[in-house]
Amino acid sequence: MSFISRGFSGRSRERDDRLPPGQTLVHDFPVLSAGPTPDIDTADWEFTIRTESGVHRWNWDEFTSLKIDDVDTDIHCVTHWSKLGTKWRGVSLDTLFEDIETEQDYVMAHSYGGYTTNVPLDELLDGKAWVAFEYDGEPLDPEHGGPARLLVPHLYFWKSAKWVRGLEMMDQDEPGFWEQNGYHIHGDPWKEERYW
Ligand SMILES: Nc1nc2c(c(=O)[nH]1)N[C@H]1C(S)=C(S)[C@@H](COP(=O)(O)O)O[C@H]1N2
Ligand SMILES: [Mo]
Repeated sequence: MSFISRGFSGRSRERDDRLPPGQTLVHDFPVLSAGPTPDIDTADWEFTIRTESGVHRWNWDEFTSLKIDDVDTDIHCVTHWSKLGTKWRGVSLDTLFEDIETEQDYVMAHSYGGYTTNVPLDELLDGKAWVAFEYDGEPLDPEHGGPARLLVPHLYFWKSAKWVRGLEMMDQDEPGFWEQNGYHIHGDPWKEERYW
């Protein structure tokens, strides 16, 4: 029998060393979108990477025929929720950049619907980012970015552009949508790079 009081709530707020500072665990999957959910048919979908030397293009069949990774990762939203052990399938940025040579070090991700977000290229390579098209064993729900979204789990989740349609290489870092509206240019949850 335990005489240790755990407080009126019965248990204290869940803590876990996978939880960055200022974050709270959720077990549902919140939807956060700045605009309406676009309706994108995979027959019309394409993904492009634009560099100083030209445009690389994949349609849905080409894209989903690339090497596919299973990803099990934690995600952290700047609005203070984190979700642990989320399961995705997608194509790593390493695979997408395999045959691409570029001197440009910065990326602007562009989405269907107009959303943008910026990430330095070296934060997308070496197993750090994917274009994901499955979540929890199912095709990615349109509300969560389907047919495909960027997944950059080591940065706050606003960097994981839903409905992603391409990456544009840039010489210099430039702010995307939320970054122009007060969110941090970089967005590391472990350093609490929330706003600037
Ligand atoms: N295209 C697009 N991508 C987006 C957003 C958006 O509004 N539009 N919101 C971002 C923010 S702020 C978060 S927290 C996550 C939310 O993803 P979810 O709705 O799947 O939880 O998507 C990010 N990607
Ligand atoms: Mo967010």
